[in-house]
Amino acid sequence: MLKIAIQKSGRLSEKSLAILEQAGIKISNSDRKLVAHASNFPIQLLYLRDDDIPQCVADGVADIGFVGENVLAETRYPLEIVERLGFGKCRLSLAIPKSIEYQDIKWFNGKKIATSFPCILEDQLKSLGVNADIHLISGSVEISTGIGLADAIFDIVSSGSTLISNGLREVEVLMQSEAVIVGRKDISKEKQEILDKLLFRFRAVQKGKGYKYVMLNAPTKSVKAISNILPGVKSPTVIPLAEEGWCSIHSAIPENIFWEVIDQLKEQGAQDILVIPIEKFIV
Ligand code: PRT
Ligand code: ZN
Repeated sequence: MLKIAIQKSGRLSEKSLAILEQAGIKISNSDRKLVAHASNFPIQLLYLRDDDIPQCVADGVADIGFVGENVLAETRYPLEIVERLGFGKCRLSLAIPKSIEYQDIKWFNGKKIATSFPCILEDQLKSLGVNADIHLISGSVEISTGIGLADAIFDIVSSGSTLISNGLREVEVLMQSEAVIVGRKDISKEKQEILDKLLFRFRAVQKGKGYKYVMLNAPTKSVKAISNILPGVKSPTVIPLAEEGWCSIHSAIPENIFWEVIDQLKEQGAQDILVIPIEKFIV
């Protein structure tokens, strides 16, 4: 049995449960009591506050945890990042009142900075050679400068609209973060085998998200040119159509170059292009 700690309720909860579901895992009690089991996979879920997840994994209460990289860095537990999950992306930035003129990081020397992430800020300022006064505040960091509590703030930024609506300007990004799976080095062979199976499924789901399945019709004379354009996995599938001189071509296209490839395919005479999402991609 592999014990997995996930956030009980917050920004990472739904997506953490969603990747388990996409990996075919059925959680028997989804009303989020403290503990839940999967009916078809040897895992147990522990629903916790995100701040408690690194410690639970470090202490062995859970074997792995799904948590923001920022929370891992802040709690300073010596855990390993087992997998990056690609959601919960954000940055941790220094921001100052927008009316203040700013040249560079030296501005922060001797200034008071409010934050809920004092350890990350301390480490970052140290490596930048800045000596500032760090003021720990547990919530609503963005109002600190407005009420005279601090000269600047260090906080999570996603769209940046919270900063703007509080009259602040993001001047330095000190860390990038996303949700990750954290674990210990010393888990048993039996648990490692379950974890490997789980990661195999997650990776198939993640890889599928990065591709689109494409089916198109093209003149037989264009098959070679089109096959050269389609990155495919090995090579595209080519099936003759009932109509003489035409073929159907099937392939998987990486999402990041999708539209460029489609433009090139059209130039080579591709028609009736169908695009289908890929649920899982196992190579
Ligand atoms: O209750 P619990 O302790 O479990 O949760 P929490 O309230 O501490 O954390 P939660 O659920 O808010 O966030 C969980 C994790 O999501 C964080 O640790 C980050 O890793 C990640 N994440 C991603 C974010 C954001 N994006 C985010 N935008 N966490 C917080 N924010 C907040 C930020 O604090 C600020 O107030 O959103 C505001 C900024 O957003 P923008 O879009 O206006 O810039
Ligand atoms: Zn928290």
